[in-house]
Amino acid sequence: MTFDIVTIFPAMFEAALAAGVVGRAIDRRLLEVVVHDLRDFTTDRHRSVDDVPYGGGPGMVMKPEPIFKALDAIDERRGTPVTVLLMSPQGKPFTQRDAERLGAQEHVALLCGRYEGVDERVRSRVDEEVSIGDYVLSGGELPALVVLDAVARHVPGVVGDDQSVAEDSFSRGLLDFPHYTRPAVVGDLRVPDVLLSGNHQEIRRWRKQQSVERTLERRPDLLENAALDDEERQILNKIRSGVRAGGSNGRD
Ligand code: 4FV
Repeated sequence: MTFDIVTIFPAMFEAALAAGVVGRAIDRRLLEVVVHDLRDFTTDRHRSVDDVPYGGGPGMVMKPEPIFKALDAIDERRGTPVTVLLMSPQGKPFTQRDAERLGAQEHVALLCGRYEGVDERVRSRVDEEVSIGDYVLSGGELPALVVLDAVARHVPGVVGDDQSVAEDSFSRGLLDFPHYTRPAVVGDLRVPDVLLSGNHQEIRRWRKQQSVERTLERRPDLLENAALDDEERQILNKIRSGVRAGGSNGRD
């Protein structure tokens, strides 16, 4: 999968693209990420990428032409991206489902805004506008890295064990179950017995119970479109009908 990123701060991407799962995927050529400095597509000697807003008001607005030239160059040099994404608070909330969908595409471009945002005419070259959350950042670079990381995990082979991607939270609309590792006891904090039992049937059921309980407690909104299997549906109905399903949940 190929990513093209347009930004006025290309250096912000170096470390993140050299680390962990994404860094390894780039080394293994599973991912190709090209970061374009928007100033390379300016024509004035001040390499201006922003200007004052028509109609007045505070702050500056990103000029359309450098962005158009950057997108033209990407089209010419690397082929037209399947999807051009603009990161902005006005965008649709980015979800796991978007990550899965974009992860199946060959080529995505990510436009990173700065200042008050981009000139509205830039949206004539944008396929999707996404937001990573209802808060205002100083730039679209961090959102672009969030999207790149979430999407890259769905590129086959990027995450060692595809199973863990499939079981990722939100894949089916449920929050993840609690994770524990050695040692079994830290001070008076113990790992739940069921996880030490070796009884995989019981462990699998306990984890489902935990995911459903946590989701109901912390993100009941997710349950509306969660793809629960019969066992999870049964657990949810039991909880909702006030009767805890089968034995202690290891948190008492
Ligand atoms: C943002 C978000 C975000 C707004 C003005 C960049 C900043 C500046 N992008 N999700 N939340 N962008 O705050 O995606 O141009």
